[in-house]
Amino acid sequence: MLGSLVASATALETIDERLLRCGISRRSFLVFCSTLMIAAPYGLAITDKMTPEEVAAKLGKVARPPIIWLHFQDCTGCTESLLQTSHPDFGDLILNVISLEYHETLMAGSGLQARQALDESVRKHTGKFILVVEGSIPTKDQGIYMKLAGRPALDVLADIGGKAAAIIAIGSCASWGGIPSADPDPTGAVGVADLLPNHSIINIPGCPPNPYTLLGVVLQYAADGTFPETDDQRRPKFAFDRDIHEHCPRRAHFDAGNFVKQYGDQGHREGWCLYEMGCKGPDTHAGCSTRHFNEIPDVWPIGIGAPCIGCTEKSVAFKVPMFEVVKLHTIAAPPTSYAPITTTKGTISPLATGLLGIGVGAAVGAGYVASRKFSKVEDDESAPGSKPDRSGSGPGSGSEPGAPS
Ligand code: FSX
Ligand code: SF4
Ligand code: F3S
Repeated sequence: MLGSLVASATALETIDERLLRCGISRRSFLVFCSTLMIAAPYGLAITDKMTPEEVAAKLGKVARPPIIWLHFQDCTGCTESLLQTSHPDFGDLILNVISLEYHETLMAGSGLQARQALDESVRKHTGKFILVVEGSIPTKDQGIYMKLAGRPALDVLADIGGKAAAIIAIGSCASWGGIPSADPDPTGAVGVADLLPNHSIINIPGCPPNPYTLLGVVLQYAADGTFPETDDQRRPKFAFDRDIHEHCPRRAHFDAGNFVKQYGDQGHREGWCLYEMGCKGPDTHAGCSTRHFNEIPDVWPIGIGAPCIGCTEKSVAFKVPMFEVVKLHTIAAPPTSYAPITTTKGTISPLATGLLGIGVGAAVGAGYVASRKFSKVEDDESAPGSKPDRSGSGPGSGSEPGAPS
């Protein structure tokens, strides 16, 4: 079913049309696109090797994707983390960029009114909408442990999932069961792909997940009718291809053997490595160490002094005890991957200092040449008639606020 949303673009309002209708300035939209590029700097087809103007031009032509969001067994933390984003602003996102048709936490209606809204959205957008699922699905005892309007969640997912163009499982619960599936798993909780294995499904695990990953996935799907490349657990590679340990700000302490032994000890107060406190960073693929939550520096587990529990890994979080130390099988031994931060003092031979001098001289020379080239470009650009035309022909070039071409 991939591509059906793009094919139906003519029937839906484009992002540019929406911005124009609501009087949103082109500048605001460019800021939004720049934020998206910072959140997903590589690996996402819509931002790869493009300028913010080009991203805006491409996204402006995209039909606002209709989204139906269902909650099953969850804590609503996935929605909460999305609500707390301010860059981009969540209001902008749901009012102007996507078309959020149904979301139980955010909608005003309830009871029969909500049920009718859901039925109407599914009917209107059958085969075109993206279904976002938050929370796991109980399967034990014919799924009686969770019902929506009298129907087991199992049936609701089979019915509405079957009418969606694609499904995004948001959070670890929807991806593979998460907290509700932890031993003794009283409800037989599973993820979406366990029940609909042949559907077009992408998993965005995390407890909660990073909201920027969802945004990137939705916009690429809306623009190209494709999901970003995924790994063997259906996770988008652009957000899950590296482990926490690779980019952890405490990594130098790991390499130097400085470990926290107890919460509140001297090492903990000084920000040492949490490996011996059970940190699962070496076994956990996620971008938290570089993309913190809620646009606040250091707001992520290790940033606030808690070990990573491996919440994006099916076989780690809620499966491996919290204080158990993981085996270091995913990384090279410290001396071959990173230079140690402490070393024994030695003497430097006159030959070595001579070579060092040549190296520094070459680096300074290269820097000088580069700066000259940069000035030259600036000079050239300032010459009358020589400035490259970056206005483009797409909607991103509109001089009026929000004007599509
Ligand atoms: Fe699960 Fe979402 Fe964890 Fe909570 O609702 S992924 S329990 S943070 O947030 O589903
Ligand atoms: Fe960071 Fe954990 Fe790795 Fe230590 S073990 S460097 S705290 S990810
Ligand atoms: Fe989860 Fe570890 Fe990041 S617990 S939020 S993957 S630091």
